[in-house]
Amino acid sequence: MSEFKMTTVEEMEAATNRLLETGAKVGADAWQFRVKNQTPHCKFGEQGVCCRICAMGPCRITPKAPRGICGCDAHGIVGRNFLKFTAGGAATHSDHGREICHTLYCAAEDGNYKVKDPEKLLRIAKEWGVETEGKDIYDLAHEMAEIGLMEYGKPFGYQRFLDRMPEGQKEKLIENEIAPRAIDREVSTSLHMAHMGCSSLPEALVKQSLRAGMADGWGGSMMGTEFSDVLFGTPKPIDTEANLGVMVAENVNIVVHGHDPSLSEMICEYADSPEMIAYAKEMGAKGITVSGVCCTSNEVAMRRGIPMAGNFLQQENVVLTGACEAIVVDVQCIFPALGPLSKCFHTKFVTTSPIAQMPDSEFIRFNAETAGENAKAIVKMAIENFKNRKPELVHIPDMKAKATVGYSVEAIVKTLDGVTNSQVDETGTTKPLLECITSGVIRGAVAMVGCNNPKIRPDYAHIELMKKLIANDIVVIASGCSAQAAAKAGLMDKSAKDICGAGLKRVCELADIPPVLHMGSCVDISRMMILAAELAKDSGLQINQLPVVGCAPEWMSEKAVSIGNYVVGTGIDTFLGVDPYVSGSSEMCELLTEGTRKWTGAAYTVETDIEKLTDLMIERIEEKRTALGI
Ligand code: CUV
Ligand code: SF4
Repeated sequence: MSEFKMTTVEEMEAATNRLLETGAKVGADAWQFRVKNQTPHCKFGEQGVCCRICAMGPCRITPKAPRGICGCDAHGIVGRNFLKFTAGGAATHSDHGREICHTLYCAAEDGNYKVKDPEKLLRIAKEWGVETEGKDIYDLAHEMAEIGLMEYGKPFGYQRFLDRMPEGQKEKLIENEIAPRAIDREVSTSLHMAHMGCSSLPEALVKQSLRAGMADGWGGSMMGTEFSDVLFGTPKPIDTEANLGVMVAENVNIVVHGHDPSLSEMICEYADSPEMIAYAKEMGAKGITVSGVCCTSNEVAMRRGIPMAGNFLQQENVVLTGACEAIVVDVQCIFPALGPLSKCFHTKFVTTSPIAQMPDSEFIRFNAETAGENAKAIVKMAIENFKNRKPELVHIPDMKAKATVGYSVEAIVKTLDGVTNSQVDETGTTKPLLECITSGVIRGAVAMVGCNNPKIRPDYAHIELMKKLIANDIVVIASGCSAQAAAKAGLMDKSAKDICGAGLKRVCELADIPPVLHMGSCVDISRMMILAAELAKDSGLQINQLPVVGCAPEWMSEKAVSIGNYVVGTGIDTFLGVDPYVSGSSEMCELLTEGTRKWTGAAYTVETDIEKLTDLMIERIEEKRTALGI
């Protein structure tokens, strides 16, 4: 009989409340209180009708003042804001990808960074038409890194990875001027278009938003993912655990937070070294536990099985345990609140990137060339901080769930190969998965992605949605903080098959997979795009014909909007649970929820009622099936 028991949101909230009690003892602030101070939010900002891109303003649109001083209307203002929001996200993801290219460029046989997956490097080199014959793998790595870096600024042509698209989609994007050129160019063009006195035509602004998003998803993010695999290994299924209970009271706890695996990989490496473990023991600890928050956590969980302490809105909780010796961050999604908060405890808040510098942190600049030394210094600092703990403040919630993670496209293809009765495909295609979908054993797939946002009860939307989807035989692929929500709840435990519909349950049993597959970090949403493209190619369909949709129910960052734009640009309908500040323009709403369809084959649905959002997704999947006659 079923032994499976989920961790509920109520239980997680109780754990958080207990931690906030610790916080109260030391006068700590927390997002729960700051939200109250910021509520209600500014209405103009919420609707996207505030413009401050020139110094004649700021202008805000009201029924009495329908135009800004320059004469721009609500549609133009909302459109420009949406484009700038997207450009911020595309720049951020892509710059992360660029860092990875630089790390690849520094890879050396005897260096800090090595090529862990040479086959993958060779595969991409062939794809890019780079000669590999007789070349030293590191020479090839450097050559590929350089070509990758050129993708950011090349004067002509489109992103190389667009050739991975099934026939039809790329052409459609080129025709509509949505196919991304150089990555930096798309970001710059976006800012140019959104400058005072440039575009105020919603169509043009939405098209450029899609193009900037595509430069992220099929450019910067995809290179980030692919070259991370080359450097650190392509993820394979691996067991791990999730939630704050992964921290160990007797150990030195180092928490990695941010996005770039170049840092977290190195920290894991050193924390695991006999020298450091011995040092920790000398300092009175039993050992060293590295755990993670946000996407860098996903990166090291997928490749090393490093446990996930939590997702975005749990980052303060990590410090509130009183048992965190160091929270080590690189870039993105890091609360500046960690500075003052860590001062209430013994925790060292270590920033490492010139991109993300914050008050009340210790800055240890992390470089590819000196990564080993930097990581060692950080691990040592954490160990030496163990003695400064205040025992009366230590409380780690006894709460964690088992999870199997590491489902790269390569791993999914391999794992599902044995599922159907058809012959095992030698070349490794998505055909077995397609067969499951065509036969209706699995009705479709939902890509669950994105953050937490206090506007939504944290993790509740992610978890409720996923529960309902898998009960309806819809397989879920997840990334980012959505994946961590699933893992904490137990939905990445293989025994979660017990709460699936009969079809999906059978597939989970046969393939020995959980019903929610962890595909990685946010840049790894590019993996989902590759999977969709492969499914389309192997089935001879267009991507937008597949019974597949994307969903970000609790998103918050600019990156998430960039992602939304490339998911829609790829031809996948995207469902949002939070409005992207566009409600102030009927034209923008129409374009995003319907108008983009004629350019890319897909559009957005925004629905803040989670119950309805789920039903809409299931409906859309069934519509796609009906249209295919399956
Ligand atoms: Ni990059 S972007 S909160 S960590 S998913 Fe998590 Fe994911 Fe959003 Fe940030
Ligand atoms: Fe106002 Fe126009 Fe300047 Fe925006 S660009 S602040 S709407 S005058």
